[in-house]
Amino acid sequence: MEEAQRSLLLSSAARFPPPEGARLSYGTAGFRADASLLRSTVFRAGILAALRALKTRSVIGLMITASHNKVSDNGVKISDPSGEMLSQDWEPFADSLAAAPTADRLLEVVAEFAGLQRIEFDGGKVEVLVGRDTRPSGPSLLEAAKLGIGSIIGAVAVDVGILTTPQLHWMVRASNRSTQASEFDYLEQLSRSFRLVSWCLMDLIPGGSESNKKNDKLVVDGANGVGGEKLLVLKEMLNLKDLEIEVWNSGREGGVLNEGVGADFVQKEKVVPSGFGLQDVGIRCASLDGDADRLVYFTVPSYSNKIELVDGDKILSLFAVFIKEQLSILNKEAGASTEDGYQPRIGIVQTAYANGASTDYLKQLGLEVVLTPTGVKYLHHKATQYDIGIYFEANGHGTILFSEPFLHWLDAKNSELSSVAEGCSEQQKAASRLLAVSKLINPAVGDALSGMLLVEAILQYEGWSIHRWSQLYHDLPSKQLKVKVADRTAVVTANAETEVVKPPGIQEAINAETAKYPKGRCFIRPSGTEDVIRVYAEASTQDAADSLANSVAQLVDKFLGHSSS
Ligand code: G16
Repeated sequence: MEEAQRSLLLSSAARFPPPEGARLSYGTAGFRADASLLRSTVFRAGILAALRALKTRSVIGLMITASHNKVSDNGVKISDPSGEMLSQDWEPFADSLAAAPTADRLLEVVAEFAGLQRIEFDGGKVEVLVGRDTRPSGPSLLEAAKLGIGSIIGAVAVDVGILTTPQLHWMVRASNRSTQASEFDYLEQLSRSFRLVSWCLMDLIPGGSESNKKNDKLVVDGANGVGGEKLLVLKEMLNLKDLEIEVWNSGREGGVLNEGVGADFVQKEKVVPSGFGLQDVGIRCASLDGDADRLVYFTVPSYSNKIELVDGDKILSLFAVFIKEQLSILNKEAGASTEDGYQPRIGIVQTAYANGASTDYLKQLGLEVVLTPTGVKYLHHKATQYDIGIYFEANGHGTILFSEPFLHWLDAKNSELSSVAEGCSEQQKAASRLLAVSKLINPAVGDALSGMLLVEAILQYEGWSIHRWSQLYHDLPSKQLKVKVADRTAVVTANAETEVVKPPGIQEAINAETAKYPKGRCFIRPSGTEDVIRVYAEASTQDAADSLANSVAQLVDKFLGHSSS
């Protein structure tokens, strides 16, 4: 490392000492904490992003958001060149960088890591796209990120403004593929693909344009965050005639981000979000989270404030049913896949939070289901191992990944079928539908806006109401709790977080408690975005699930000690 680079790093790092007493780590989705603690960490994440850009010689993304967390929190995460999460082998470096107590130590950490990774500080120009959500702490953290990026010679911070997290991931991916990569291009791509999907799903089915299209309404809870605002812009561009979209809690009305609103609240509390009420009874409703990377659906009943939740597991099931249907049409006639030997492998990726009824349902459909630990970074990675990988967390974060070889095959099949058939064969329609879906869905990360458009198109195609969709299977009653403990890192889990290996004895105690409940299932894990232990319980009745969750929460307290804060 040249002297100019060393002294630039030293002088800028001296302005951002780490917060005393706080040890932050690159958790489930980057660094998260109370925003007042984050300036140093975000500055260092800027350095990290710039080094990643130098290493890959590609555009990298840096997003300032704490997504579903409360408004006073914030966070920062890095997007890799493909738009996926930061490569996991860089996470320990991120932790060391964040923890370096002095500017001198920070310089040593950078120099050691750069040596190991053979990163060349040759002044070559690289870009980091920097986005943020609507949190009030965003502008000051943005400045810290820019200074971090600017302290690596050659790295340039490009401020792309207030965005949803999936928009930033999409823009990074598009930039590295040398395609149009602005926010407008993202919105254009979504509206163009939605029109294509609607055309392929509606106009190509017999009588579809007449029988399935009807005036329909969707009411969306924007969590008082960035997603509601972007949806209002997208709605203008879509200019839909057959679907009316209304957005509540767009943030324009002045509500507080994620407070009594948003996908996390709706999914965990299962109650009507603020702003919704009797006027929404019987209407299909959806909820986004604070940075619009999660999506859940629900209906408002007339008799109570308890919603009927249609969560990420059901979105996954809807997508899986549709894709399976299209593949079987494609394979039925003329032996499309057997003739040329291509049998696409579908993988369903869930976490331990997936409702047991959903996993049973998907397996009964004959699908391969695998579990990973919580965190999109794990699910996404697993899903890339299939021709069609569909992943969703119950909390509504997920997408569909199509492999390049499968898409090439599908494209070729589509052209071949269109050249031989008179009119449009059933097979060709199925191929076109799958191709259209691959264009609409965000391949970089779970995206509430593109996911929502796909749900809407498939519901119309199937001719299903939200109630029909919800009836695919019946969720087992479940309950989630958070427990504050002295040190959440004392809990170590294995087997996709279904078992606790540390502290000793607690798993046996959880097993003994769970065995008391018919259809009981329970696990605990340390959150990677909040300073809590999460408890998930499932059982045959709601009372039993509540009681199991409460007893296990007490066990957590007993084994781990209560937090003093
Ligand atoms: C993030 C991750 C999700 C994860 C969630 C909760 O979501 O992207 O994969 O499910 O945190 O994680 P934990 O239970 O470890 O706190 P978001 O929407 O907050 O970015």
